[in-house]
Amino acid sequence: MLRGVFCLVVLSLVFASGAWAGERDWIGSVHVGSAEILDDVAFLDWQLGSGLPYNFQPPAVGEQSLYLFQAQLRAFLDSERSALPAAGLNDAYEITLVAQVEELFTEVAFADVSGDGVDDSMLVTMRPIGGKMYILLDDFSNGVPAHTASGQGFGDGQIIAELEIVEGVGTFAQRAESTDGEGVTSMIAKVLWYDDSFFTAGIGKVKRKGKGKGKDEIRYVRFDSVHVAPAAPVETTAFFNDANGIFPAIPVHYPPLLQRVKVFSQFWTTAPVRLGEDGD
Ligand SMILES: [Ca+2]
Ligand SMILES: [Ca+2]
Repeated sequence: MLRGVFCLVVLSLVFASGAWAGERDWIGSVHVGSAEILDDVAFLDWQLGSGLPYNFQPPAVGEQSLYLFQAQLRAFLDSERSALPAAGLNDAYEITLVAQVEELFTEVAFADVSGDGVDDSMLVTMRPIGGKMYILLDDFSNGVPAHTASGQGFGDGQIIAELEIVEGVGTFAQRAESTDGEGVTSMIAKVLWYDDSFFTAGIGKVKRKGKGKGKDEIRYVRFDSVHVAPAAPVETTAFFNDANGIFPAIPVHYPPLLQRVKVFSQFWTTAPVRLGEDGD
């Protein structure tokens, strides 16, 4: 029965995030090492990752929470969302994503999903309002392979993109007297820096449209994610558990709150039109 409410929530989010549609997508090439070049990359498809509302309190409107996330890349996708063949990915090298997202609770509502007159679910709506994300390339020369159970190897390697979260909308429907639930989030991050020897325009569609060189720069990244608790099969005991990682390590004290998170990301060459405005 929760699914009905969840579908409504998803629909409202799709509608809300539709305000961000029509931005100019970045479609370009990625370079891994000196020899490999992959063209027409439009989306990044991340493996099922671990997520955690870290300093979680019973959500109240106006309160903030910190959300932790780590995952490794599953595939580079073209504009048709087909996986591109990437020799050596998750073998000779890996791409990882680590994030600390600041979220503001904007709505907390209770719902009688089962229809028996007793509220049985809590619907929480939140806005990502800040925080940092990093995309890292690790050829294992100074990092280790990502390992979900221990949380090691996600925050090491070489930074290829540094992002600041600026806008978004998310919701989570949690069953009463349970930590089970599911939700979705759409989020925009501003690119503070990226490695232009890894991501290059000029071979993909951006160049073929004949636009100016500066307009081929990656300026924003959109992330769309689905969150489900419990977290199996991506339970972890720590986030950013790296010897020389980008974030300090954070042990997990709240296993029931862990979530499994599926993320897709897309690069933009322009700012979102409605940046800073309400997404709903
Ligand atoms: Ca009920
Ligand atoms: Ca690594």
